[in-house]
Amino acid sequence: MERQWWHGKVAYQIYPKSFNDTDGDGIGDIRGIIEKLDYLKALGIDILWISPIYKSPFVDQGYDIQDYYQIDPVFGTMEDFDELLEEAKKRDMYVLMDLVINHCSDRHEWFQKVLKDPYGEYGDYFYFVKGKDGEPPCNYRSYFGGSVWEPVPGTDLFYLHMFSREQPDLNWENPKVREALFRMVNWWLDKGLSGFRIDAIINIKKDIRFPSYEPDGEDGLVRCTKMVEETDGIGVFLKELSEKTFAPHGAFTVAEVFNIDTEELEKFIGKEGYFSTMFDFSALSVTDMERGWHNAAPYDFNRWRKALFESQKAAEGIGFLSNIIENHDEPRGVSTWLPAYAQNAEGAKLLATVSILLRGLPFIYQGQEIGMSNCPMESIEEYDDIETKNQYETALRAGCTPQEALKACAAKSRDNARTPMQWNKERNAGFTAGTPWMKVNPNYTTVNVRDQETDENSVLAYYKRVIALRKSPEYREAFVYGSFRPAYEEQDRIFAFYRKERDTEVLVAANFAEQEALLSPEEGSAFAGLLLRSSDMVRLSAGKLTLPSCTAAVIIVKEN
Ligand code: ISL
Repeated sequence: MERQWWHGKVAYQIYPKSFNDTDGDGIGDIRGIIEKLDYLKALGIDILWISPIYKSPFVDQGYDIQDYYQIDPVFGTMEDFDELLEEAKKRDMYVLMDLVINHCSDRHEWFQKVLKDPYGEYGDYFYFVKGKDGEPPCNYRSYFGGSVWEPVPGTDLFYLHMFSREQPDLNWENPKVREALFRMVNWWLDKGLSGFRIDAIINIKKDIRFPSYEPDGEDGLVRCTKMVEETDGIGVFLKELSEKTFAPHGAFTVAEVFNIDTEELEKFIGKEGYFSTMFDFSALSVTDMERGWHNAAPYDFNRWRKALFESQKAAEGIGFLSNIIENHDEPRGVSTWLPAYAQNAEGAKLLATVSILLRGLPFIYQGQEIGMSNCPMESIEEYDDIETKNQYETALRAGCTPQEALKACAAKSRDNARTPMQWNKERNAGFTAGTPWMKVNPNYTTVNVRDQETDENSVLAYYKRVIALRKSPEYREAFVYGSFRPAYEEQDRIFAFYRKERDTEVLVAANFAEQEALLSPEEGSAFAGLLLRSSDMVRLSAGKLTLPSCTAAVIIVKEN
């Protein structure tokens, strides 16, 4: 595989609204990010993905962009942003913006213009389609619930929105739209940006006949992803996007892509792929909930492990996936991927071990490195997220009691990951001197950066050790380029795998079970030493590895 500068790096997602507030308005800002660059550097981070900071009405937390060329004043100014780029560069760090080009905000000037004159110059910047006898053109359900079609006042037209009605989809069939978007992408790259995380990109190709499908719910609608899956031809758009923007700049890109077949991986992240890498979302299939959050499948370790192992194998020899435990669209990993007895600091270390050492590019989501967990909320009013509110209503409509609906949100809400970063145990967890825009998780007095920085047994200290091991001159090759092979799959709740490059082989093993595990080497090989352990209760003796409940280790493996 041709080597790229980013292969051995570690990335970190910043959700700027909740990261660090320096001006006391209760909302994080760009200066707050600059202030924490040294903290991130010390953790071992190289690449920063910053969730949207463009001018926005924040109906969907900035994923509704009003002006692609402006920084929203709540986050600061373009000068602040340029300073961030400079400060990052001084530290050999790379900055990625979030690229949201499937849709924009209904406040974007293009949409404002088309509303005034649906058949005018901007008429085909969006999907404006005639209804059928006053009814929407077809029966797709938007990601956030309800029809994807919204009537255009004073006309017989409807416009398409895969997400909220305030996020109209841009018409990629129109070359003028594509050229305008490409110009914008190049403008940012020319500024010195290293690349982008690319939002919801799999949705840009539509079947413009907009056929209805068999409904899959009582609302008579069908999930809009059905159309996405049934529609070919996205490759033409993605290739053009890459050739006219990313490729000439040598930009790094990580795409948010759901639901592609393994056969297509090569086209997406292979040698000539549309993107550098894409997130491995396979684990999310384990918690799938087609009919809503109230229907979520219970935690199942074996399905989770199997999903991750399968994507590891699928990507080998093709490219690198990006590994995540959580992001701003998911509840916290500690509260999702761990059994009840492991939802604590020791459990967080298990997730750190596997996620950082699997093959692929690790992305850490802010707060993950200190083991932040889901935030208890007293009522639906405490939530801000548009999807959470919709899901609450869906649960009620499906017959849940308000308590049950709230319970579903407590487990699944995206706001679990959007509570302010917990820097210390002072007021508002040190996030802001003002009133935080979103509730601070009450556990900040025990889960916070400052305490963990001085505790060598903390989750944070452990993350630093795992990252340092991944990057160590001796084992870097094995962790970055080494092969992946599952181990001890027959053992209950053991997540273990080998990484091997030439003569260097290591075993990564994490015990998610409530019982101690004793692991013996495979025939023909021996455990030759401990490289890392999450607890001093882990022992390597008489050639065998003892892993007490909720502990992990990395072992050197030698042939006999
Ligand atoms: O969040 C989801 C499930 O909890 C997904 O359906 C999500 O909406 C989808 O992955 C697309 O996400 C991205 O685009 C959305 C935005 O709300 C998300 O925050 C973003 O990550 C619309 O821009």
